[in-house]
Amino acid sequence: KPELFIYDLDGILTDTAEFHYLAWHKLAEELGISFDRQFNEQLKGINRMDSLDRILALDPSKGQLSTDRKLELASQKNDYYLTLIEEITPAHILPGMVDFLDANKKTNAKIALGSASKNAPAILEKLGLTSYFDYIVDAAKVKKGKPDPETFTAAADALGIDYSNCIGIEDASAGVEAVNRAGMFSVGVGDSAHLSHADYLVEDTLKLKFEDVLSQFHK
Ligand code: B16
Ligand code: MG
Repeated sequence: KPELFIYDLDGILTDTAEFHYLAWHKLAEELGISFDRQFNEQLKGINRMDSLDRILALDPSKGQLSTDRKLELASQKNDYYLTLIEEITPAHILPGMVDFLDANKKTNAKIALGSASKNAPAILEKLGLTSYFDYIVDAAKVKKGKPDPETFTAAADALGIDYSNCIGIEDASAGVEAVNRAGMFSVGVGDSAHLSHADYLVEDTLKLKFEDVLSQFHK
């Protein structure tokens, strides 16, 4: 039986990807760099500074920016993002996820959040989901972001649970890779084109059923 479920935030509990996209898009536009939704797929699950590096790499003619300038740009993007997420309410929880969390809560398995977002605690509050969680990984303390396994192993370590008894639920390719590299069971939510490396894959959160995940765990 699994002892810990580690949930990703963006793409699993709520869809903040669109807000991240709009905020990065505005920043990139000001820099004269254009990118589209297709490229945005590569930013999913990737932390703020790594996302900025990927966007800047789209236009090598801009040259190398100083660390200070990059921090300034990242903070500018975050200001745009914070304005956009002000309107988040419990109505923004992805379909089926309250049922899933309720089912998880009825078992002895613990519940953790493994998000790359430094804004994750504030978003959980706005969604009204904070009380479900036994542990929230502090994205600011994670040295290596997804696809490195650290985000997931940090949650298991904090709760003293063997990695092989953990399940990680992810919508991003980098996230599923991180769960797999942690030696945990990976549940992917999304397209098989991006997530074929997941141990168990469903199309969307509505198709994600707690009983199904339990029966697939290390089958
Ligand atoms: P912040 P997740 C990730 O959340 C997003 O998918 C990614 O697009 C974002 O850049 C990252 O959080 C960092 O977010 O700028 O708010 O610290 O999918 O790991 O829950
Ligand atoms: Mg995600």
